[in-house]
Amino acid sequence: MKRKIILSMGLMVLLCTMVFANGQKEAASQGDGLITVGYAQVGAESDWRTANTESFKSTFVEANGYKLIFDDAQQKQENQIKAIRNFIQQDVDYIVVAPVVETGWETVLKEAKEAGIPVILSDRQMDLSDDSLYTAWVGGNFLKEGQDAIKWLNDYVKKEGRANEELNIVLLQGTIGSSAQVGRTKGVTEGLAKNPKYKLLAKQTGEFTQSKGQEVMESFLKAYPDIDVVIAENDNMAFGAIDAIKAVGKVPGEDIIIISFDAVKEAFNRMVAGEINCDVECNPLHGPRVAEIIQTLENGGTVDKIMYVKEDVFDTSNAAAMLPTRKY
Ligand code: GZL
Repeated sequence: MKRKIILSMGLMVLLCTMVFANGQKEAASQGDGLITVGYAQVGAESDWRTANTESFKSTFVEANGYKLIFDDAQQKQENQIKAIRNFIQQDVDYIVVAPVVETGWETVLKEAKEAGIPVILSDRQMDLSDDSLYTAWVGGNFLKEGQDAIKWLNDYVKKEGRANEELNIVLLQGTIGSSAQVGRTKGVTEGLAKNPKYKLLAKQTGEFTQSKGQEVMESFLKAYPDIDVVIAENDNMAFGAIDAIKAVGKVPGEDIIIISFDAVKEAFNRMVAGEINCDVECNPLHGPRVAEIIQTLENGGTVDKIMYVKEDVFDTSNAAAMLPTRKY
């Protein structure tokens, strides 16, 4: 008898819990008229990332009709996947992801699709067999960025009268498998291979961070005494490389040409100081662009699957004039 009473009480508790949880879910999904956006951010590894995060946090505010749930994955894919599942549990209206790497997303995106939650990709891309798993992507054209870097180098060596000189080059790569690294490395290495005077001595990831970039550059300088060019796949690794170059008594921008990517404000300061020779822009201000996509969808419109942002190439010839106009 006692077991039966306990059993029916247990059932009662279970029933109440289910009703409460369901009520909670509905409350979360209805909210107070705000569009709830879950943003699974890569991390806080670079100045670019900080500007990208700030762009989302300043766009998706209550005054604009949004509630933002922000997650910093500390550059770990498993944390991003956990965040996406958490957003699904909270029944957000939209999920935005800046995927740390291109692969390993199919399962969790299928869960978002089953939950009827649109996924928008910002910044980096995902390699998916079914592109219905995401609604739209907005970001930089990483392959073109890499190609533009080598186009600048080709023009530079001609201008400097060094076109017949063999140049020893090292490449500091971003996070291996991220679309920024994949595209930039492809554009750079294919461009270098077209000129027999360019010798790519080594390439290694500096994880898009300043400390790792400095560490890898220190090892390059020990292994290769005559480096002529460093190509860093983001500014923070370029800053680290500059510190390593100075530590061995060489002059960055003069003894060793430095080409970088992102073109954040501090990189403009370094170009004005002559420490970085060229910087290929990768605009991080995706918050307003993603908001535009959401508003179009909310109004029943359709959006382009792929949206590249406008990007320029800067160098020591135009950095000082452009610095006051820079927004990040
Ligand atoms: C590029 C972005 C890269 C930046 C780095 O869109 O994914 O990640 O180039 C950042 O600075 O860490």
